[in-house]
Amino acid sequence: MLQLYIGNKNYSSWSMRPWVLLRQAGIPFEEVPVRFDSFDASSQFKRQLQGVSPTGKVPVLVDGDLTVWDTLAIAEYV
Ligand SMILES: N[C@@H](CCC(=O)N[C@@H](CS)C(=O)NCC(=O)O)C(=O)O
Repeated sequence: MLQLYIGNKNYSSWSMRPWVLLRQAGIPFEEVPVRFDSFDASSQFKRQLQGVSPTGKVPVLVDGDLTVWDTLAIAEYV
């Protein structure tokens, strides 16, 4: 199953966009919330994304071995 790592939908419109797209298209996915504490290298936010995305940003789509970490790229991929 696709996994979509996203931040708070109120504060991260970047996160909201692929979430809406997947829902609207009826594509099943698991939503993985990443809490915004801070963007410092030692933050929980960055630690949760470590090993998931090289950019350390949300949204991130994980499809098995493939990781897509940019909103427009996610849109094109799905
Ligand atoms: N170009 C990226 C931008 C994503 C982005 O900037 N996300 C913000 C949250 S809305 C983020 O994760 N920022 C963390 C940081 O700047 O370290 C995309 O389109 O997905």
